[in-house]
Amino acid sequence: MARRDLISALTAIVGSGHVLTDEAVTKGYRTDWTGRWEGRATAVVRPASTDEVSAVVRACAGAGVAVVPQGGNTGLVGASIPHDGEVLLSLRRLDAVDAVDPVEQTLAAGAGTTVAAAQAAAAQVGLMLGIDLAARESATLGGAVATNAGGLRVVRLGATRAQLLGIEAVLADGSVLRRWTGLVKDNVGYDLVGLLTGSEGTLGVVTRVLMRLVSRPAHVHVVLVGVASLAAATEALAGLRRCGLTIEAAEYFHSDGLELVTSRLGLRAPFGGDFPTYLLVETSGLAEADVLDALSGLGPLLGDATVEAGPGSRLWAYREGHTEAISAAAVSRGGAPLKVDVAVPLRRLAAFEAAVRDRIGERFPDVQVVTFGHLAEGNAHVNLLGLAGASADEATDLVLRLVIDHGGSISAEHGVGRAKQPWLSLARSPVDIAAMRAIKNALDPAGILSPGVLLPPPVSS
Ligand code: 2HG
Ligand code: ZN
Repeated sequence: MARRDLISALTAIVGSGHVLTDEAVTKGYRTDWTGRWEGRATAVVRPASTDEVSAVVRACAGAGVAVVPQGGNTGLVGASIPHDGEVLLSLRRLDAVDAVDPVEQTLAAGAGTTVAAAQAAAAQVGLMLGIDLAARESATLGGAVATNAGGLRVVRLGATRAQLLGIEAVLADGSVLRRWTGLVKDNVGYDLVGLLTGSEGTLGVVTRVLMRLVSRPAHVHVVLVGVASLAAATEALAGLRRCGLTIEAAEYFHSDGLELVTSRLGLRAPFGGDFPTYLLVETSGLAEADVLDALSGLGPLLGDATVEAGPGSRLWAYREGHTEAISAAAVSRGGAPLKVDVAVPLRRLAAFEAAVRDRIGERFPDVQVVTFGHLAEGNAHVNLLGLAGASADEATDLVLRLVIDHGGSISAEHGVGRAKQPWLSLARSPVDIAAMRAIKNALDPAGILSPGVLLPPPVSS
């Protein structure tokens, strides 16, 4: 089918207002949030229902044109950006919250529902969505599922896969897979919901989701602690856990990141003095006096501390402002930051970060290394500012090899996407990769869905 015929077929499915081909109009969809990834698309198509998604996928498969699904376009590994002529399938119009059930504790919604909208709908019945991300206003449930997003609540509730009870997804041949029992106990055969979660658009297009909801914690406090080092932050977190504090979130950042955030957002520094490292903990279940007791139990580990009754956003702003402040600082130095999301065992996190700073400093002396992340999971967001685009692969390779040396994972929560696809074999064995390839071939034999994401594109004969 010629490109013109495909465009006509797509227009017949979704209406002319929802097939975008003008380069200027599609740029925002074809470029990722950081500006690092930009590709060419045959068209951006904006279906409004599962049936329309199915018809779009069928039409593209018939024309031999690949499809890249996209939610809120907040991903950081280039997984939802077209590469060279795919149809970009935006799920944003599937944004209805269909049902919130306070008895079953579930929320049924379209894939394009933002995380913030789902959180608000859950709050209306006194419950909470188990997913929270700094990008909550734009990130969608479908995107969170497709990437098995982590975020701020993993320490107590687990990542997105643990929050998902049902899924509806369009497969590569246009058929609609629906696993929607809503049952926590459902052991009938292969876990297709779990398999599609984190498949990054390579096995199906998520169109609807059934999320588990959880009770809202009571007596929430947000605590910010200034400490002497990342190792001290790790010890302080262990100390607070030993005191029996329920940890809802445990995050860290350093003075260099804090400085970028305070100047970008015009915030005052949290303490009179500066500290090398900051630990932000959200706790629940205890009165403020007990939280203060636990903090004083940290003894000399504690440089300074401040407590905010939660849910509160004042102290969180120092942590959540990092991505935006880092991007702005990187752009003022000439380009998007290189982002490397990784995890290492908590005991080795400080040594890992020190090694990254040393090695990057030796090889790229002008590059600024800013790290922060989710402390409880040993999840570091390594950001390199001022790195020439041509050095991105070398720097990525250096960081990812250090991750492996420290017993870690090359992708903690952002996925593999295009950014880390060339390094897959560092983290997965040949048998693993062959099994993943077999699954991909079984569900998408023509390679229509997100080619080049996660797995290398098949070598054409
Ligand atoms: C976060 O934790 C996100 O805020 C973004 O995962 C991480 O900007 C980053 O590097
Ligand atoms: Zn993160």
